Amino acid sequence: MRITALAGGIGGARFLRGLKDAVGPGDEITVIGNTGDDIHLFGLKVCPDLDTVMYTLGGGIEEAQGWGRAGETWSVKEELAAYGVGPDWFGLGDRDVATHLVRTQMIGAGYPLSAVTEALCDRWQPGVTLLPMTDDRVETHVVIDDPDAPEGSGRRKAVHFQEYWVRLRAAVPAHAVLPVGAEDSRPAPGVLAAIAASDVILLPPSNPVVSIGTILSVPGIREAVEKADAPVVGLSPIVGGAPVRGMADRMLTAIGVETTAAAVAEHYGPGLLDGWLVDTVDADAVPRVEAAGIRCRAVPLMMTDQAASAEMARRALELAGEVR
Ligand code: GDP
Ligand code: FO1
Ligand code: CA
Repeated sequence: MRITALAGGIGGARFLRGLKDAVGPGDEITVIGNTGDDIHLFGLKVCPDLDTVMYTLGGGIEEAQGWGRAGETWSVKEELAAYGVGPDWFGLGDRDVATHLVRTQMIGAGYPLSAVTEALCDRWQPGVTLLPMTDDRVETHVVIDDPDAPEGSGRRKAVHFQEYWVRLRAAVPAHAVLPVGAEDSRPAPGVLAAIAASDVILLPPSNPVVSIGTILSVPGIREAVEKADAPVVGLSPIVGGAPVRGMADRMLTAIGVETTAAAVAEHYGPGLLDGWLVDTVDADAVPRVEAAGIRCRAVPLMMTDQAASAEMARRALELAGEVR
């Protein structure tokens, strides 16, 4: 079976680790990773979501935190602080920095991000084919009230997604989420072919706006998923009316979608989704999702450990079998 999944960082990576346990040795998993979170810092190209997937599946992740390297040290960060060179709100660990150095060097030598990602995965052996959504530069920006504007001016400004998420902790309202550069971007090599050749397409419980939404904003990807023969099944990142982790509610509000499992399914829509899994606490959402033309089941969706993630993946594949 050929499975293609669209994935952000932590939610996507933990689900994929379970998916690997749930499938057999003959099954192939292709992951299309979000690169809208990418940021250039200190001359380095950092790809948080690709790295989170690569480290998680390759056994190098800092498990409790969910991003960055296990056994990390912070000498580079301390030295930068001693120089007074920022930004100081985004922490690049010493081990992690090596990944960004290799990536940046290869990009400087002319390799596209997809080739660089393949080279990095030679080391990590994630057990999936990890493709960036695009080789082109796409950066998600978030529109907020300009804190430096005169009171009542209504002036707004766009900040990089990482500044909104990490520095501001999504504590100020977001008015819009913009995947800057997306409209001129093209799917990376292999992306459209993987979607077209899939037997099943999965949307893990990743952020529907800044992870899955950004991947779908690359021209051609949404269309390819919609017209693929394979059933498309998603898992809700919203449980009991709130994100399980992170501030996805802020992003949903910015695009006018309520923070419920049913509303996220309706947002993706029956044109994209054939099946949707909600958590058992959201069982009352099932009729509403089905009324929207999407087959829906309520199953446990908390990735408390790898066995729980694997069971979620089995349920997703089961639902894909039903809607095929
Ligand atoms: P990020 O890029 O690191 O933010 O990760 P993703 O976009 O892949 O996933 C983020 C989403 O994962 C958040 O909206 C969380 O609600 C969701 N998430 C995290 N852990 C769980 C879990 O155990 N169960 C479910 N259903 N969703 C989860
Ligand atoms: N998240 C933080 O909250 N603070 C950080 O300093 C931080 C650094 C960082 C470095 C590399 C990396 O791959 C990820 C990092 N993250 C950090 C996580 C990440 O930027 C965000 O959680 C996701 O992009 C949100 O989707
Ligand atoms: Ca992310």
